[in-house]
Amino acid sequence: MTLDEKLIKTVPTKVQVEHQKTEFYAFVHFTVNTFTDKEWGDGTESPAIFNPSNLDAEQWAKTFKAAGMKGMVLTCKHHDGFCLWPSRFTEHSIKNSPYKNGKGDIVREASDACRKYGLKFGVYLSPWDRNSVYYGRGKEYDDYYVAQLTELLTQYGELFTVWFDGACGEGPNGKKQVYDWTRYYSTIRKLQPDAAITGCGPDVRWCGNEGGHTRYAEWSVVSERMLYGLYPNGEKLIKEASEAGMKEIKIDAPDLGSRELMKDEKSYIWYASEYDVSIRPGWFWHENENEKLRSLDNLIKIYDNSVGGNATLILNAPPTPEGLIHENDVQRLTELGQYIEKSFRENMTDSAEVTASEADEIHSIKNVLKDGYDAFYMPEKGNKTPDIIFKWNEPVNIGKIVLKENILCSQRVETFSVDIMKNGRFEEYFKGSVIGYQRFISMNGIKTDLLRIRITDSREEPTLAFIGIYKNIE
Ligand code: FUL
Repeated sequence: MTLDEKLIKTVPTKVQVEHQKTEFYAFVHFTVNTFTDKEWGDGTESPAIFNPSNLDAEQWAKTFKAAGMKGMVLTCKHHDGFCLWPSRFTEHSIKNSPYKNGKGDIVREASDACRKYGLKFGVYLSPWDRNSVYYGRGKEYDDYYVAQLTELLTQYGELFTVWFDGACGEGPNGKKQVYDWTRYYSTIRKLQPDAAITGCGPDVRWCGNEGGHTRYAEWSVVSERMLYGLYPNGEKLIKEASEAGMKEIKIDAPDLGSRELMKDEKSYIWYASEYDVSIRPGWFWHENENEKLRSLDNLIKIYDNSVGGNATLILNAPPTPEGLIHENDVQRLTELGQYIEKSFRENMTDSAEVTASEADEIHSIKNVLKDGYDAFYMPEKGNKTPDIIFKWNEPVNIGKIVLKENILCSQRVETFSVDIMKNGRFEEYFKGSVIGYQRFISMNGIKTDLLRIRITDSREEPTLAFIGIYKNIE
């Protein structure tokens, strides 16, 4: 079997596909830190300081909806150990705070608001707990952690993700905990089989930085070695690889999936990337960061290069001590949402005549006009470099192009180009690397009546599930 044949055998699970389709969602960092002006609490904070005066989770949900997001992940417990729900297993929670006289449950408020506004809901439960007396005591802590996880997995309806932070510092007794990931993962699989285990988990890969620095080519098919440390056989894999003289693969390396890199690997996994970014310098709200938000241009760049670069994006917007998303954040997120809405408002492929390199009837090029994996384009056997041409009666003004592979058949496209007709000749306008789940191409309002997409290299025959060519709307 050739390398390409081996690579394209790697496909996503149903959970991974659903997660990728969520594309863009919010991170909400909220805990005692919001009241102490810190990024990390040390676990000694009194629950008495936690008292949001005007909390409105529906305001969060409305804001995220307006931003074009499809979900929200709440820090139900951060490293300080304070729980935003009345956990039965600790006193360090909202039940001992003045908020709603100890009767509040912010996980409930957030999950209800998500359902009301059509957003998916997910949880973050920090394994590092600087408050718990069990932390660092092995199984005793794992029992405590799994008990809390179970509360979150069973009391708040369907979760689309459980977001794991790998941070592992010292607890109150000065000891570190060795997390029993296998047990945490199996608890999730049992209680929420449709939830993707993200970050420090086997379903979705942490991109390797928190600054929105995206890759030139983001591959979802990577070496199984990327799971080092996450699985019981991680140790075994590390040992085998080092005995074979193989170099370590770093999670933040610019290339994680090229053929060059994959050719020496033994086994492959589907492990798509997620970018976690905060709209502010910190993850939690700080008064002195109200004027330090990321610019709209910067957010657009990150959005286009992650959601439109074969990854997902979780963008953090932290509530204030009042319990609201700050007006500056609301405004920036709304502007971003308007940009997204405008970018994909009018697909012009309907009014074009489309032709392509030959394919059998089932895999006709017509299939790319409708989004979805049920029907897709694939050229005839042996053709790894098909052309696709769109022709309009009159020149059209193009903002963005969207390309999607049928990832149920793996990620195949290595490189592609977009050409436009100029003075009777096709000229290359854009040269790109991978496509994967989704690739955006900015065409900056160029006018043409003839556009050609050329797949220039692919792992076996490429597949295309969707092509959208959107009108430039100023
Ligand atoms: C990190 C944490 O230490 C930060 O506080 C934040 O939660 C970020 C998303 O992950 O590991």
